[in-house]
Amino acid sequence: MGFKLTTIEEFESATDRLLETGKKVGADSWQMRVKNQTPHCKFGEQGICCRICSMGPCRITPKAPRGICGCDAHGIVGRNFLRFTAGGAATHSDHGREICHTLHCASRDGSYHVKDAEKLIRIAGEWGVETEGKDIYDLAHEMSELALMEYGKPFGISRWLSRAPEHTRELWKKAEIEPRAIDREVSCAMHMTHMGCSSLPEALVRQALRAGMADGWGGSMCGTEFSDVMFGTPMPVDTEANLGVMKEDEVNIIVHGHDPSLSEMICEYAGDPEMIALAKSLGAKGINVAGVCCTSNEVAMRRGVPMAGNFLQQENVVLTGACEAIVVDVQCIFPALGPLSKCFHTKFITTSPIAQMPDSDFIRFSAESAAENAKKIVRTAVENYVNRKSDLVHIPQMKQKATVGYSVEAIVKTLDGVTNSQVDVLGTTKPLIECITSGVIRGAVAMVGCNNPRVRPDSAHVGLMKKLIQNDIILVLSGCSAQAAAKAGLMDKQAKDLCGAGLKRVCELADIPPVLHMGSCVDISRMMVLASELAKDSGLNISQLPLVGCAPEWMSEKAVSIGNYVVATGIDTFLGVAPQVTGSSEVTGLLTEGIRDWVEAAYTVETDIDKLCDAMITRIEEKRAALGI
Ligand code: BF8
Ligand code: SF4
Repeated sequence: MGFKLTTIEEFESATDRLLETGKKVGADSWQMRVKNQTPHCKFGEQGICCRICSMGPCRITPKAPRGICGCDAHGIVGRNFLRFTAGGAATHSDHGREICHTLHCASRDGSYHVKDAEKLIRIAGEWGVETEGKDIYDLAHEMSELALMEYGKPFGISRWLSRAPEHTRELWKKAEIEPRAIDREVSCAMHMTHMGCSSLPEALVRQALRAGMADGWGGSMCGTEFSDVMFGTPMPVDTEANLGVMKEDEVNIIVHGHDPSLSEMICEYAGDPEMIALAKSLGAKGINVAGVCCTSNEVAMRRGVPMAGNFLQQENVVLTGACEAIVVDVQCIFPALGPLSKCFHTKFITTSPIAQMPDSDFIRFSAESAAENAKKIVRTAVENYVNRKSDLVHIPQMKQKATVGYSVEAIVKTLDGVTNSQVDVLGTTKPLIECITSGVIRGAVAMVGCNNPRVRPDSAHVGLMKKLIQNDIILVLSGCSAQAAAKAGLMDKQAKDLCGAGLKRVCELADIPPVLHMGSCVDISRMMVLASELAKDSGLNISQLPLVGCAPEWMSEKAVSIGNYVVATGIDTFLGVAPQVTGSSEVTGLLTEGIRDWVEAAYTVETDIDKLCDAMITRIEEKRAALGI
């Protein structure tokens, strides 16, 4: 049978079938809740509702152009935007902090190990830490302490900034957006937005960029880099995606959330012979682990664990009736999973004090007692197999093959493979630059972010990707965008046939799919490193590269924090969902144009997806024209 993408219509009919089961058991769904919440509050949508003091809430209208304290729409919108960013920066960075803490727990005979010693030594070198003659675990502990200090150090700026090209660093310095201690930027954002502090849009937007920088060039980079040190730097690996990866005759454990400290341990113990024997004794053929959201990206990239789905598919996993446990840590977890799991036999297992929810079984997970906790979680899931109600089981037979695991290291290695060991380009991004300058590839799009019911789920991701690869534009992906691609089949190497002639040739030569999975949302820090390497290897500024960012279906605070650091790094960013800033022409003007004076890039917002695609292609071609290529 020939290769064929799975269509959005096919995704939807699978969902419809599952919603029928939901109806049978009296389950609620996001599709129903969206209807109840529509139309949305106009003040909230435009960002002109202020509730940061109890004289309010104040809402801006033509008749009431100022809040009680006298703040105008621009100040209110700017403060809301900064707080939104701070929420995202705190969230990603706290995830990074957990990883640093886990690294501190790593030991030769414990649950967590140093898998990529070379990478740890490389980072130590960047940070000026002596490595000669040091035991690798002593070095790991020393580095984890230094990394944890990045969150609260009293002086100086983020250590990671040294990875950026000099020109970019100069821009950051001049714009005063170099992040200091990570927590300080979040805290400063909260301070600035307290009643009676900043109401000047320029100051608020500047801090929004700085808080974003503390995420991408701070907390997220800690998360990515030290996860690689412990769990291995991703290299290309084959896996599968969509609900069809769940197995009717096995115990299905779904890991959902973000932190690989948990999901890695669940995978470990799901492969434990004792647990498998237990599963078999209860009539199951084995234990199947699959993922949802970014935790799925983490274990797919490093272990080839299949991806059950992305953000708006999380309820579907339970609706299959074949999910023994959905094990979550932090972020992007629907509280709806509590009541929904009660309609089935599914155990909804929360594990983090950061994300506690009603109707869940809380099994606290911590790095110090990881083995014991993980074993308990896996056992709970396995023992639940006998409670499955077979008449409710329906797993849509829908999945695609995907090759994932394109860390920067993996991309460089792949490029090395096609250059026939031409010494001067080995270990660099130069072969890719050559493809771009020669026009074989027109440029690159970094597509990231969520699903959002404001957009037909996955349709913008997949639609844009199809059109971009036809136009010889290569994609690097992360987060739920990457999962949309994998579900559709775009990460199958055979998807090269959907590309323009140039990109198709590159895919064949390098043996890659046309869309490259770079990981979870914290891994967008990888994209910042890649952009920096491309700039250094080409002698261009990042803003000159025919490279743009895109979040067509974004929804979270994290996504805004990401957008801010991507733009601040000099990469024009295209959004398919409007941020809640339209109530201020000044804030909107800064984000879509004004900040270009500081960082050589800005946002474009376009909710018509065809137009969004054209705008990206136009921008890429403009950048090429400016370079004379
Ligand atoms: O951090 S893409 S819905 S899962 S926020 Fe969440 Fe959005 Fe998915 Fe990962 Ni990112
Ligand atoms: Fe109203 Fe000003 Fe208080 Fe905001 S800070 S709620 S605008 S009085």
